[in-house]
Formats: sequence, structure tokens, C-alpha cells
Amino acid sequence: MSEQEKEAALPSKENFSEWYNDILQKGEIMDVRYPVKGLYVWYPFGFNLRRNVYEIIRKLLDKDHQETLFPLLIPENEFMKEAEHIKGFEDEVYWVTHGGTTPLDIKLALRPTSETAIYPMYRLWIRSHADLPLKLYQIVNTFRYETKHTRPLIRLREITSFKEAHTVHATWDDAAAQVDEAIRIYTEFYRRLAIPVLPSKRPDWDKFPGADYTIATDALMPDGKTLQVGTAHHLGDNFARTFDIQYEDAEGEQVYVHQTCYGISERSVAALISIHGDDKGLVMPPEVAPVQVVIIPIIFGEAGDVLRACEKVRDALEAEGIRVRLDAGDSRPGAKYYKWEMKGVPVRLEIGPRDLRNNAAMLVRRDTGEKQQVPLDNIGNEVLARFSAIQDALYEKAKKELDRRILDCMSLDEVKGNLSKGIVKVFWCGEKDCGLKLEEEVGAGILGIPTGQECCQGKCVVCGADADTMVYVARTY
Ligand code: 5CA
Ligand code: ZN
Repeated sequence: MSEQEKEAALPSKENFSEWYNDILQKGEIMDVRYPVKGLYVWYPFGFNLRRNVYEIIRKLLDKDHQETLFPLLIPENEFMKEAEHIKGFEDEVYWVTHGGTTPLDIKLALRPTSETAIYPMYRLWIRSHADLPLKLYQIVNTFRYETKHTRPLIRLREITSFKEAHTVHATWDDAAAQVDEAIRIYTEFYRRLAIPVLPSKRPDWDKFPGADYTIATDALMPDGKTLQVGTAHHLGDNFARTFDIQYEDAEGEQVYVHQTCYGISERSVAALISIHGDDKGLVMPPEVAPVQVVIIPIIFGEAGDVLRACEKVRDALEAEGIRVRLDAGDSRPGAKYYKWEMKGVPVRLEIGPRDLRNNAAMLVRRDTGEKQQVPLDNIGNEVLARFSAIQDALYEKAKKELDRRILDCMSLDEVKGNLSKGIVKVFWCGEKDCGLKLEEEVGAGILGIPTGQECCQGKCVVCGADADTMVYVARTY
């Protein structure tokens, strides 16, 4: 490694926090030098990754949702209607108070989330049971004056990639089914990013302000802390009563609707980078990688034949719809490997005179470093087969790591001893007092009760009473 490369190298991922900050810059994901706290700038490369990630969620939702776009500004009188909701958000709202030098009659909130922008319109749009269910989503920026430590992609004051869905249903049960469906969609979305997530029902004190209940999905970060990467909320008819959203049922009665909302943010990109990356840089599932294949010519003396072969391979891959780059620049091959490894390009093809004589290329996988000669005649299929192998391998690796780091614990001391390793699972009687005491004693949060898992009988780790549920507990971002 040259001096220059050493300087450009990442800290080891063992020092996760430093590694994370560094990779955002060196991988050209985010520039953190914007002069407002909690606001960051997408580099074009990072934005390209974001676009590919959001393309997946769009496609998944477009099957039976419609995309929409509501205003950023919410008038104070609408924002203040739902008591619980205000309590949850009032410390986090940015207010627009002036137009130029003129004070506004009605202050305007920068949306921290869009219930209070959307639901007054739902009131106008929904008339009868024939209008239901209604399932809309938007991908927008939202603003939250976060007071906890801000971090790029993870805790933002301007969330630039807030995907929020807002659905309306005839009954409470229909809305509950939609919450489950949302979690199913999110699990599939994260599966495509090769990220295993844990869905759990948040304890009551940690639900979304204004909701009946919240189901969240969490991902395990390399440092053992969890990141909440998606939430789905059952809103009951709470907002319907506040915003007077009613429909005429089959008998001609006016009935309040039942609603859900569910959101994800660029935390999805944070989890992707953190979970798959390594000491050499980004590692990406091929589906979202901005560059999927890089071709490096290995030239000794006369370049002509090798370059022509590389161009042919590039054209063949492009014809398959693969995002490919031919790096024919002047740097040494080693420097090029280094650069594209940092950028997380899933497949590298090296083509030199010897390969050409065999009508082959050397294929190198970013995730494992494995090298294999592949025939040029069938290069498109070879590459595509490798993409799906990489996708599967990334998921399997992350899943194994997650499973390894979920630890059953039977006492508070055991919990304390194991939290640095990952997520612990303990019996909890369900009493709020015990839950809060547990959180305080161990210095971590209850994520919630795992959904879709059968449980068992045990004793609450706090009070010793009979318990028939287990909860995940973790240090969280
Ligand atoms: N209206 C609902 C559903 S869209 C809502 O606002 N839910 S939320 O508050 O839980 O946010 C949805 C998701 O956005 C969270 O699960 C979390 O993954 C992400 N998120 C929340 N706050 C931030 C933040 N400050 N920075 C980055 N992501 C955030
Ligand atoms: Zn208890």
C-alpha cells in the first residue's frame, strides 16, 4: 500500500463510530460539512444509491398504494388539533413565523410528519364505503428539531427521504390487517437490501403519539446497538374523530374511519452501509449498487487488444441492463481496485493479455474477495449469476450475525453482562413499572414483544411474576 493509500484507508470497522463517519465521506455518500446541525448533503454517488433503494420501496408500494404529494407547511390550527400528537411533537417542530418581514396571522409548521397536513384533505375526499380502503404514500423531506445527538442518515433534523404511507379503512380490524401488511412489506424491502429485521410491538409508553399501537422493525448495527428502521402505527379512529373523517356505510350510517400510517427514512441507507461494509469500504447488494461491475484492463505495453476486449464486455453487460464502468484511466490497477472496493462495486472484472488468450476474464467478488476465471462468451449470465449469489450471501451473513447476537437472559445481571454483545430477550410480566425499571436498571430500551412468534412460560426478570411474553431489550440509536 502506498503512503497515499494508507492515508486514504478507513479505520477498522471495530471502531464502528469512526468507521461510519469516515465511510460516508470516503465512499462519497454524504458530506457532513453543511453548516447547519443535523443537515447533511448527499453526494451524487450517495444519491444514486438512495434512488436505487427507494426504487424498491416505490415498486413494492405501487402494487396497491398510490403516490401523492402534500405541502411542507402545516397551519398551526390544524397541527394543534390532536392532543396526543402535539404532546409527542411540540418540542421538535420548526415554525415559520414570518413572510418576509410580515408576521404571519397563522404560524406554519414545517411538517415533522404529515398526519395533520393529509387528514383535513381526507375529510373532504372520503364520502362513502366505496372510497375505502384508501392507501396513499409520499416520499418527502420532514423536519424534526432532534435534541439527541444528531448523526448523518440516522438522526437528522431534516429527514430528506421520509417515506410515509397513510391508509384509511372501514373497520379497526381492517386497519390492523394493514399494519401487518406494512410490516410484511418492510420486511421484504429490507430482505432486498439483504438486511434481516426484527419486528416487535412497542410498549405503550413508546408508541407513536396518537396511535393505538405501534409495530416497529429494528436492525442490529455492528456495535451491538439497534436502529429502528421502520414503524407502522394503528391510529384507530383517534385522528378520524379529531379531523372528522367519516364515511357512509352500507346502511346509510355515518361512521368514523380507522387509519394507519407507516414510515421509513434514510436510516435504511444507514443500515445498509453499516451492516454490509467492511474495512475496505462499502459493500452493496447488486440491486442497489450505483456501479454494479467495474472492468479493469491489465495492460503490459500495447493496449489495443485488451482495451477493445474490455469495451466489448462493457457493451455486452450494458445490453443486459447492468450498470457497468470501464476504468481505463492511467492509475495502476492496484489503485483502481482500491478505489472501486471503497465504492462497494459488487463485481470486478480484470482483463489482461493472458485472459484474452483464454477468451476469459478474472471475476472478483467484492463481498468475499473470491477470484474466478469466467468465459467471455457468456459474460452477462456469469455476472448475473454472481449478483444473486452475492445478494444471498450478504443476507445469510447478516442473518447469522443477528441470530448469534440475540441472547436469552434470565436475570438482570445477565442482561447487563450481555447487552454489549447485542440484543437480549427476557421474560416480562407486561407491567409498565417492571418495564421502566428494567430499562433503567440495565441502561437500555425495551424494543418490544416480537410479533409472529409463539412464546412460552417464564418468570418476569424484574418482579418474578408469571410471564407469558418475552421482549427484546437493546441499546438503541
Ligand atoms: N407518521 C408516522 C409514520 S410515517 C411517523 O412519523 N412515524 S415515526 O416517527 O416513527 O417515523 C418513521 C420512521 O422514520 C422511524 O421508524 C425511523 O426509522 C425514521 N426516523 C424518525 N426520526 C428520524 C430522524 N430524526 N432521522 C432519521 N430517521 C428518522
Ligand atoms: Zn414484572
